[in-house]
Amino acid sequence: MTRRIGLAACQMGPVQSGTSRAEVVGRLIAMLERAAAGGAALAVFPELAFSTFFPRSEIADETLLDSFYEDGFPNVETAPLLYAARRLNIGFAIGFAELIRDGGEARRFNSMALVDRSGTLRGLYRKIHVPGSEAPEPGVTVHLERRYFAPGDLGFPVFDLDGVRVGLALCNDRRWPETYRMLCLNGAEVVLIGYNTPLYLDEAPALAHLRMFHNHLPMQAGAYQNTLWVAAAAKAGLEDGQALIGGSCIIAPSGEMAALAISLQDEVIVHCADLDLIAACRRVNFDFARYRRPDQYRRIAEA
Ligand code: CDV
Repeated sequence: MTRRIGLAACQMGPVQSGTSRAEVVGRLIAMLERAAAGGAALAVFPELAFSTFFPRSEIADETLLDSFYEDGFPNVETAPLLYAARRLNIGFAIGFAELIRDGGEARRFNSMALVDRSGTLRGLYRKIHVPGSEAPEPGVTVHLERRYFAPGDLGFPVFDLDGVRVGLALCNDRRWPETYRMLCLNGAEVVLIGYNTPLYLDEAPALAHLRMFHNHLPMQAGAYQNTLWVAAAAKAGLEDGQALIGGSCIIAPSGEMAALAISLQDEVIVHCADLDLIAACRRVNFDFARYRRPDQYRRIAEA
């Protein structure tokens, strides 16, 4: 019998500064309902889904900064999303700003939580490839993730969800081949990705027309070269004055686009993913056990 899983990518339109968590969670639950009604068993939401993409601003006020983080997940404000998952019998992954208070010390990560169909938190991923800078740089679009987040310290974990092996990644991670290869080597069959990507970067006007191409290219290549299903959800549209690309998608292990968002708003796309396609693609080109040569990859060729 064919192994299948219904995947949903829940793209979000903008979340402007000052929007309450209750309003955002309401939007997320409405999308989870649409995903479940469309047959999905597993959904993905964007990176930093509960707020505006705050690393685009320099925030000096510590109290204001803390307001963007979740002091524990789930908490009182975000728990209704997990209750909805249980009611709808659908799992999900969601990006959030994680604040951990260890005694007097605060640790901050750009994180993603994975919740199963019973509404139980199954694990966390913390973004490894943290882009941007610690302070604004002349001529460069302000992107202060390296000020607000430490690099992830949990590796690339893979979780078993009802017999399907699921890995997580966040935004800039999707541009790095290591992300997919490590998740593949760790046994992932499905990779869920959340992202916030500006449409325009001051430092690279010559590449402006390639933003969507460079969004999809590494995800399609990562899916193909590692025989994975990829579901990726964007935060899209004009958010606090910055245009974010959409292009949320579900990609097959063949590298083909199986579903693609067509708006810059809250939008749910669903695809019934054939997990047996992984083995078919592996047989054709990527039988790792048979053809991969890790013993040779670090050898320096003699002149
Ligand atoms: N949130 C991100 O990780 N954004 C990065 C860039 C724009 C800094 C990205 O790769 O989309």
